[in-house]
Amino acid sequence: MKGSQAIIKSLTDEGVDVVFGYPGGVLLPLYDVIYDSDLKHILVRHEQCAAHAADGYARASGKVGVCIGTSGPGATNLVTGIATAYMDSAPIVALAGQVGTSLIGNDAFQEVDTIGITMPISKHSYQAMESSEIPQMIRSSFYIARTGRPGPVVVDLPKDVQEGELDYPENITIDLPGYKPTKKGHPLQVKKAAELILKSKKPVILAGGGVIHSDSSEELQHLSEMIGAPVTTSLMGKGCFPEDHSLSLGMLGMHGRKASNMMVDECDCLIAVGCRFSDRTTGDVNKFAPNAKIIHIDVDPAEIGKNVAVNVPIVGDAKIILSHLLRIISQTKGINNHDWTDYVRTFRASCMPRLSFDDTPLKPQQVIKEISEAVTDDTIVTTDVGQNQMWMAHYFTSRNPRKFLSSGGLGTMGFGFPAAMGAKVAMPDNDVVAVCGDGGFLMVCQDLATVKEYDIPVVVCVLDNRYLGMVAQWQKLFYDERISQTKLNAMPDFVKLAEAFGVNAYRVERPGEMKETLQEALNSGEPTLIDVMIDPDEILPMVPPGCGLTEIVGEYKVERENPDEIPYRPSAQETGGD
Ligand SMILES: Cc1ncc(C[n+]2csc(CCOP(=O)(O)OP(=O)(O)O)c2C)c(N)n1
Repeated sequence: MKGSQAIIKSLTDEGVDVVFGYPGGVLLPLYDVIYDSDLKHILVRHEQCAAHAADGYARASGKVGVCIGTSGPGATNLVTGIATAYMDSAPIVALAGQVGTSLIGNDAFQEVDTIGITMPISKHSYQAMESSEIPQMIRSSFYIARTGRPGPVVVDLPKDVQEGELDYPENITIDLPGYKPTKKGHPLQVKKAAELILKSKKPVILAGGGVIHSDSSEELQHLSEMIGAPVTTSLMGKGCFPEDHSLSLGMLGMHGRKASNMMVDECDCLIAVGCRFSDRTTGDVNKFAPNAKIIHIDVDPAEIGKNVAVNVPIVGDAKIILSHLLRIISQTKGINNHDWTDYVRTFRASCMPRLSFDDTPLKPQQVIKEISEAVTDDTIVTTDVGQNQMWMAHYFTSRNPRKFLSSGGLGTMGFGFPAAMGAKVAMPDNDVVAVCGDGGFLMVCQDLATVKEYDIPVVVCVLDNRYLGMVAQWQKLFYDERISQTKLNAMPDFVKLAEAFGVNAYRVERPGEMKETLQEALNSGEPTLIDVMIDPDEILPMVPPGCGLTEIVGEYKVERENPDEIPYRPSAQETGGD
């Protein structure tokens, strides 16, 4: 068969049934095979959206997402999406067209060094120089993308390699010397960690995206309840522990919940699971968790000691290591940390953020409260980047893994909408809502055509403040309110814009309208845009860059005076369960 046919067969053999792509000259052989293959191809309107959609597909489903772009500008347009997936450990395979092998290095038309460009932002990049390499290369790409610490893999496919003939092998075995991800944690390290935990009087768990990738939410919750450790998460970990659980503290860090920041400062043992101690999570590392011994569980050995010095590192799969820890701890007489958990709950109740506001223009807190009321536990929510993202991270209650998707590491404006598109394609039975800023949505709005054409019923909520809000916030707080180039003066009417693409659209301006409108949009089963006019002056409390986690700027308003009114689910510990 031809190389192009081998690409499609390899994808199909990996269980791929949908790809997000955009064709070009060097991809003609591949697209000619796509013409009558069973593989569903979604023609995006910009390659960046293909990569983000593949990423959203992967994050929502746990499967590998696939995107395709042509050589040169197609490949460079994929780059932002590849880097986004790399920073957040999302498993995607990016197939890039390349000029013919005889032209490589000649500055041929639409030639770029895709391997050189993507090497530092991908888990691995392959270039096929012979058609016969394709089956093995694509099989290995999927294996690398989804195993160990997941991440993007790039496969560069010159035109003549797609055209050449090969004999497709009967059996393909994976043989990657030098790539053997560790699964089981070292038993002595696990024992040391258990001893530290058993000695601790004030433990806190910090859960990151690794908990979601390793599917270890259940084990994490079990550990938290067993040892009375409240759980805070990084942005990437949001949803891995139910945020309405009585031991949940919410997100940690620059825009984190006060209770999280203060309890990490106070704890005597921090159990960090699948998190990389990003600067947005830790603040000034010299002031981070100053009273704690730190246990760090991570599948990637390169993360150990990278940002924060730890006492007990354990390299391996979080699910396996947490199960091991649980086994050891359950064989002891256990721990009674009731004083600590009571203290934490009382503290948390004293600084719950206020969500209800009657104001017009709308306060983002009120909008997010109404979004929370309109969605269910199965709804997948994506965010863009900026204030919209941090408002959602701070105020939205997430209860399940793979339901809150956001660009954490790269902070890519333009991620939210195409990621939602990919998530909906992966999980058609789940409602999918994208919460974006007006600046970020405008960067990718052309893909309204894609959701319309393929009938992908996502709901995009544009939090419209006519500012590049997050940058303006920093200018207000740290640059004497000198609003330099962050006011968006000429913006489209988003309702008309959506309608021009044939997409239903609404405008929301007053309290109470958001919930009803979002429910209506979700019930319609059609792609919809909701333009939400919000107060441009609202500022989220934050830890200024370079400060410790307790040095919070901005006001936390108390939602309820009486902690008993807080609608938290009692933990199993409180109800006597396990
Ligand atoms: C591609 C890209 N360019 C620039 C930035 C820097 N940046 C971070 S937040 C932000 C403002 C985002 O504005 P908007 O999308 O309107 O969202 P808001 O903050 O108002 O919610 C900018 C420019 C970025 N993160 N990504």
